[in-house]
Amino acid sequence: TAADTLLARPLRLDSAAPDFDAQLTQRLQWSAATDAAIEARVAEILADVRARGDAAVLDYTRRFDGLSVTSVAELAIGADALRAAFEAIPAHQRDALQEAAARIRRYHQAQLDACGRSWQMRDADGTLLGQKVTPLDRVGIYVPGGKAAYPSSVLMNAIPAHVAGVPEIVMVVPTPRGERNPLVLAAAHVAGVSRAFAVGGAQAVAALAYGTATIPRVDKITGPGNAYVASAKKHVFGTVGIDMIAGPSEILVLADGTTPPDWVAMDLFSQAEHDELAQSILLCPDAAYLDAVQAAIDRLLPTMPRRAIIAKSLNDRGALIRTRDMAEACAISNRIAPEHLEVASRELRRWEPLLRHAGAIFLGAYTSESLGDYCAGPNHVLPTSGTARFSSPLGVYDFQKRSSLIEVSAEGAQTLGRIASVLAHGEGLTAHARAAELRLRAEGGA
Ligand code: HSO
Ligand code: ZN
Repeated sequence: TAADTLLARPLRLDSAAPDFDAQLTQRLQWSAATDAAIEARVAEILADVRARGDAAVLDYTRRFDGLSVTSVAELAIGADALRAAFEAIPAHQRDALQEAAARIRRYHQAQLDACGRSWQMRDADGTLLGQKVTPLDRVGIYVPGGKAAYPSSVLMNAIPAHVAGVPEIVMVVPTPRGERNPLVLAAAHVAGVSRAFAVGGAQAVAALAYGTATIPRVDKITGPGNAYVASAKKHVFGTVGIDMIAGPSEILVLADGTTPPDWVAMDLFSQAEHDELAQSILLCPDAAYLDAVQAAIDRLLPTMPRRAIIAKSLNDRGALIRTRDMAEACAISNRIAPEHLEVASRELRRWEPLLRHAGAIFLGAYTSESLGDYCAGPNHVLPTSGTARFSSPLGVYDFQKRSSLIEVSAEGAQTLGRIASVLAHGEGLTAHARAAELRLRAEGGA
C-alpha cells in the first residue's frame, strides 16, 4: 500500500558547503498561517462573548461542538466530577499520572525556592527596599480537544500555577459532540485544577478574559490551541496575561556517533509525529553515522502508526547535517535555538558549557526527549521557533508577579530627598521636588 512505501528523507546538508547558511536558513523558515479570515472571525466572536456573555458562549458551543445544552451551567465540570473521572480510569494510568505529577511538582517547588520568593534589603540609614512576590488570583488553562488533547499538558500548565499558590485554576476544554476525554479530566484532578468548563475555541478564551455570569474572569490564560485559540489569546493580551504563542514542536540532536542510531531515529520521530510542521534536525561530524540514522529511519518508519505525519514532517522540514566537528555543531545549535536539544554524546561536560540557546537540554544517550515530555519533572511548554534566544520554559514565575517595596526612614529621606529634588527640578516637575523637599529637616519639615 501507499503507506508502506512511504519514505522519510530529511534534507542532507554539509556545513562545509558554500551555500550551507542559505540552505539552513531556508529549512528553518516557518510562518504561522496568519489568516485574515480567521482573525476577523475571532474578533467577532470575542466581541459577541463580551457583549452577550453566556448566551454567546452557548450559541457557539452548540454550533461548533454540536452540543444540545440549554445553559452554560450544564457545561460546568466541578471538582467532584474531576475526581470521579480520576477514579474511573484504570489503576496503571492513575499511578502514572500521579508519579508524573509528583515529579513535576517537586521540580517546580525547587524553582519556587530558587527564584520565586520575596526578598528585602536595608540601607545603612534604615531605609528598607524589597520585592514582594505574590501569585495571580485566578488563571485559566486552555486544553485543546480531539487528537491534540494531551493530559501531560494539563499537568505541565496547572502544576506550576498550583505550586505558585494560585488559589483558583479554571480549565476549559472543548468536547465536540459531548465526548469528554477521561484522561484530561483525571489529569486536571491530579494537577489541582479547581473546576472546568466543556467550552473551547475563541469563545472559551473570550469567556475567560472578560468573564460571563457562569465562567469566571481570570487574570492569565495559558495553554496551547489551534489557530483560532492562538489568535484569540493575542487579541485578549493586555486585558489578561497570556503565556507564549507556541509554534510547531522541534527537536535538535547533537550526536558524536556514540548513541545507537535507532534511539536517535526514534527521538527524531517523536517530535515529527506531533505535527507535519514539526521540525527534527540531527547534527553530527560523522557522515557514516548520519547514514546509519537514515537507515534506521527507513527500517523503523513502516512500524509507526503515525508514519504519514512523520514522513511529511521529516521530508518537508527535517535535516541531517554533517558538521566539521562537535564544537561547530554546538555553534549551529545555538544559532537555531531549538525547543528541545538532545546531546547524544559521551562528552557531556565538554559540550554542555557551549550550549546557550535552547528551551530544554537533554544530556546523554539515556535522556530521551519523551521522558521530559511526560515525567522527568521540568516543564514541556517551551519556547519554539528560535525564541529560546530570549524566553524560557513555562514555570512557577509565569503564575507570579512582583511588587516593589520601599520604606524610607527619616534619615533616608534626607539623602534621597536631596537627590530627588535635583532631578525633579531638572525635569521641571515642581510638585515632585517639593514633595521630596518637605521631608528634608533643613527645610523645616517634620
Ligand atoms: N513535545 C511536546 C509536548 C508533548 N509531547 C505532549 C507529548 N505530549 C511539546 O513540544
Ligand atoms: Zn512531545
